Amino acid sequence: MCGIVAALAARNVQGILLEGLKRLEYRGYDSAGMAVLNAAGELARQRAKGKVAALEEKLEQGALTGRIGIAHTRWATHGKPSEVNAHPHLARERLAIVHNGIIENFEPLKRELEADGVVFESETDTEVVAHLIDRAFRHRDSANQDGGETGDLLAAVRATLDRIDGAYALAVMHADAPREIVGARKGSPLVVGVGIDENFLASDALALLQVTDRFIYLQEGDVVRLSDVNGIEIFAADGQPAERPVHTYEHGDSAASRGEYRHFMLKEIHEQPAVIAATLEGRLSGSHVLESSFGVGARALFDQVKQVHIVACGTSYHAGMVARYWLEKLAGLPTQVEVASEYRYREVVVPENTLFVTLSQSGETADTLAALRYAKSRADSLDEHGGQGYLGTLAICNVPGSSLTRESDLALMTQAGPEIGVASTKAFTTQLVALMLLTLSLRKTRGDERETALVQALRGLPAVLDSALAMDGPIAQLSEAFAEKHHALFLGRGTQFPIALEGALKLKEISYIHAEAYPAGELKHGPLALVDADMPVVAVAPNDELLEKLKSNLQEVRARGGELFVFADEGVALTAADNLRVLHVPPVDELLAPIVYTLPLQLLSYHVAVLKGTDVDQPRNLAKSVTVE
Ligand code: HGA
Repeated sequence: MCGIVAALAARNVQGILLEGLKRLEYRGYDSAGMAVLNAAGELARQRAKGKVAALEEKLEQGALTGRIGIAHTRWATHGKPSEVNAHPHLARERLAIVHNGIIENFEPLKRELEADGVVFESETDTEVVAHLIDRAFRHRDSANQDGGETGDLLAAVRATLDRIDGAYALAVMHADAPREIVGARKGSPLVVGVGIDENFLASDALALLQVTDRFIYLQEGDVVRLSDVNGIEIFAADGQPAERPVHTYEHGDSAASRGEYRHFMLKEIHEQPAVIAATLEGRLSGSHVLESSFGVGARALFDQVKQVHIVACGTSYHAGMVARYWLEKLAGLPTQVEVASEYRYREVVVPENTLFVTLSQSGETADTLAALRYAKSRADSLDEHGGQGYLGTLAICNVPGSSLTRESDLALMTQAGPEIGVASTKAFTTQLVALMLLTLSLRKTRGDERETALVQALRGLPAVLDSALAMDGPIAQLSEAFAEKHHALFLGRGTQFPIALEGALKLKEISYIHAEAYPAGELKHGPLALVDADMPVVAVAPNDELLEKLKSNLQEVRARGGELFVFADEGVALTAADNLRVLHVPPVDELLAPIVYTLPLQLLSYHVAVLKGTDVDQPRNLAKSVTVE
């Protein structure tokens, strides 16, 4: 995903910018670039397709020297990955801009600028913003000539922001405003790094930890000016000066460090509120999902979708199973979910207007990738059963630029950040959030009360997850009941059945306890025979429409002497008893409950594994990104 670094200092900034770009590499990108204002008052730029190392090589040939500069890693949305489309983009060689996000109305603005004589170098939406700001800067400049005032970059940026729709974080510098950088954010993150006699901007604090540990997290609609004269000035969306707190970064200087946590898995479980907020960032506008989140052409494609096929492996497959309930209930779309290793060897019949969706943390999962290629090949083979081939393909993935995203028509990136623990945690819950965004975007009725309520609930989700994490202590105690056991059973109904499956998978993966999950209604069709005092039974029981039925299933377990552990909404009337322990999970919109209920089950597996002394982060026989079949 795109990354921004900008620096205004009293020393040469090339090294700071380059190191910042390297620190953003984990997010994935396809090209990189940098521009600085040199001592002659000219903008000098280097860009390269591919890795930051390729840019570094160019900088070795032709160093950029200056005390003010901006840099970028690009993950293309508008225009192919290429040097000419890489940021920074320039206007008249006087203004330079880096931008994360999508300008939704760039086409009419581009036509307007072309009519005005502007010749565009790149295919990007970003270049439009460069020329708009430059034009506003010059007009202001000439209007003020008599008053002797020079161009006002801040005012020019503000005037331009009023004209653009979409999501952005940007940093701009102008050769005629030589000691200023202006930044702005709406829908994409931007932080100010506070230094000593030098200040910075970045899309992620991690990019600046080598120069500062003090950050201002800009708020939605904020515009910031860094300058020698006034330091850091922030203006809120209404244009008024705003005070924003300075935070000290407490987690140490490494994305790949466990920080205060004993294991990466625990750290990643605790990161979920933040990474879910990041996954929502830039994708919600008011009370609806921004269609541009899925890339150019998504709306036209989504409007034709009549059914959905989801293909994935392991934990991602469970996310797909939850999405089936959502897509059927909210969007009325028949949905099939299948593990990739089965799908790829099946004679798949594809009904007309089917959207093919793949889910993978790494985007390199071999079976999922093969399934995507197979799905695409089916487009050419209209079979004797009337299969039509897929309408389009969408990848939901955590690594931009990965094979899955490159080979799909559309991609929606989760923002889980690097996931080091082999057992997936935050990648799963961010996939669920992405799938809810997809479900809302596929509904034929948009902007109704249900969408408004769900968007509201999504915005509140990070706070609910924070409360769910507060269950850590009681769950650690509960885990003692599992440590000596050899088997466990997980039960759920509806959207919680896949969560029961995921809970069982986590326990298997890291504690090596054999665990099975069943839809609770299936209990008496077989697995009830296994239930005795040695078989702990975990049930996920939010307060939804299937609750009464689940309660009856739980009675069936208790009647056979089984030991029950129930994760339930506070409103669920279940009283703890001898063989029944109840843990309350914070309430949330029932459709989002699967996301919230995942956290206590992750914590349960984690604590059981710690008690058993297994290798939590690298369980035996398992690997992170499964790139072999
Ligand atoms: N739309 C811009 C920036 C893309 C971006 O933010 N990707 O994560 C471009 O295509 O260059």
